[in-house]
Amino acid sequence: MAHRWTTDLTRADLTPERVFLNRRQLMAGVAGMGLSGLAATAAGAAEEEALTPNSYEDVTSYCNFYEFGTGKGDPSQYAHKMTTSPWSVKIDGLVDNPGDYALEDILSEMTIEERIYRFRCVEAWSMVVPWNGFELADLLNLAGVQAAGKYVAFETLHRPSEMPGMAYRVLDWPYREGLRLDEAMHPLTLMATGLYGKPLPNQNGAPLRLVVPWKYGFKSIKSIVRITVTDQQPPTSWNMAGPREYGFYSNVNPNVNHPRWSQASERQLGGGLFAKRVPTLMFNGYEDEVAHMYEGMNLREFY
Ligand SMILES: Nc1nc2c(c(=O)[nH]1)N[C@H]1C(S)=C(S)[C@@H](COP(=O)(O)O)O[C@H]1N2
Ligand SMILES: [Mo]
Repeated sequence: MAHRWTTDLTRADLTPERVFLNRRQLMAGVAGMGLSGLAATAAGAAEEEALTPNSYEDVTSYCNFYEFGTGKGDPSQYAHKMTTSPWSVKIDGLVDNPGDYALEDILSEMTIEERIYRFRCVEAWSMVVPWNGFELADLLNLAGVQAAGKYVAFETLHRPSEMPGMAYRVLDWPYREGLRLDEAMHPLTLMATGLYGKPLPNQNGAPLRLVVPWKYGFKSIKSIVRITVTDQQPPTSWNMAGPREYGFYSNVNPNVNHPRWSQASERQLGGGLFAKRVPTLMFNGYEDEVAHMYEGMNLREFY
């Protein structure tokens, strides 16, 4: 399929050096937040040291996938129980071509590329992950979004027999997420099908998961079975569970704290106990690419 968006982001551009170690953003962040000398030193050190992707081991063993339990090790222990083939995605709502799309039919239409993205969890840790996938926009264009479409809603597989964590009502199942249409169509928004050039492990959301690099990790819904284009802001699992703590937008924003902890800095996972704490960047370092979508919005109100 012809590519809707010709990116000027090459693989070299997507290495963390450019995206995350932008001196202007780091220094503006440090000054703006009035961080201590310690944080300033951390920023300086981070600037000199190129960030490299986390190991395959880190990315696939320290996971959040509550359908398999709330512990970071639960998904890698239990997610093998999930059947991921055959897989289809129901695309419905305000689209010209609604229906059940077999995954192999989707993949035959898509251009799979590698994107190295920084990933920031609301729990204030981060990783750098080399994803493989295609742009969500390409899939939405295949389905044909109608003019009335304003939002995109996503749902995860609902299969308690293969997902032991679903016995606990920690979230309102199925796991649900949503994006505004312009966010969904943004060229950085990826449907990941793999990582490190290998098929996506079940614990990371096989066979198809969302990755929105400027938003907190929980927006990146896993094992997607349904995509619905709507004209209403859709409900999301974390917002339903804790509306004060998790807003619809969930943009990485060092200036708006989670009610129970700061979002001004993060621990870069990897290197065992010696995870580095560095200042968090606005929109997770993707400010140049995405800030325009939120111009004029009060980001404390729309958190
Ligand atoms: N279906 C589903 N998707 C999910 C979650 C979940 O519990 N269930 N957790 C989210 C959270 S909180 C994070 S931080 C990321 C973690 O992705 P990773 O385990 O691949 O790093 O997945 C997100 N997607
Ligand atoms: Mo998260």
